[in-house]
Amino acid sequence: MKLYFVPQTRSFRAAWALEEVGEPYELAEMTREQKAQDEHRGRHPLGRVPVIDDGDGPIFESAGIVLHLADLHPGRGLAPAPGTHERALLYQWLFFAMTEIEVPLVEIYIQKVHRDPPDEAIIEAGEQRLQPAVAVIERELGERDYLLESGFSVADIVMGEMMTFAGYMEQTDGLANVAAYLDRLRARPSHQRASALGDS
Ligand SMILES: N[C@@H](CCC(=O)N[C@@H](CS)C(=O)NCC(=O)O)C(=O)O
Repeated sequence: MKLYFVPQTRSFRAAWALEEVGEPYELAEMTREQKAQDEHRGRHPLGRVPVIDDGDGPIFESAGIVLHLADLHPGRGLAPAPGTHERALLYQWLFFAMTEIEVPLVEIYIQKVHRDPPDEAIIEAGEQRLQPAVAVIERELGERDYLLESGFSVADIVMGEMMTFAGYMEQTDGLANVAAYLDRLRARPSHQRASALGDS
């Protein structure tokens, strides 16, 4: 297993999942410039990270990668069995994170960090879409420690990273359940090992 990794990017999701799996893997750390080059475009047509190579070829999209890693190692308990209701809830939260949360969050991030001056109307529209979705997570985490009743899963890797990002964008202020969730996730040895690779 090989991970193409750039620090401070969505690569962290794949690194964290690999650390949860606990099997040896090869880390191919790249610069932002290297990922735009033709060699990496052979692995990801848009020149992005993360990409893993499982021995049969490259795979991109962070949520797909963490699911695949979970399925390759069912004994690690990172995803409920396919076809079960709990597995459907895993899909639900992964897609919720990638669509209802990440999409408006990235719009807000682009305006706040990369536009001068930021377009306040875009930020407001993004917040109007994001805030109810973040409130759903705050409410769910009032019921249990992780997104699934069965415990920690790869959905928490993606959602945890999303909540961290939302925190940087000041979108989780005052949300005690989200704060406690992030403390629980960051206390995991796998999170700490992945962080030592050069990330958050
Ligand atoms: N939906 C993709 C997004 C991947 C993505 O945008 N990665 C960023 C780093 S966080 C990247 O490589 N960007 C390079 C670029 O846009 O040129 C995923 O979740 O894997």
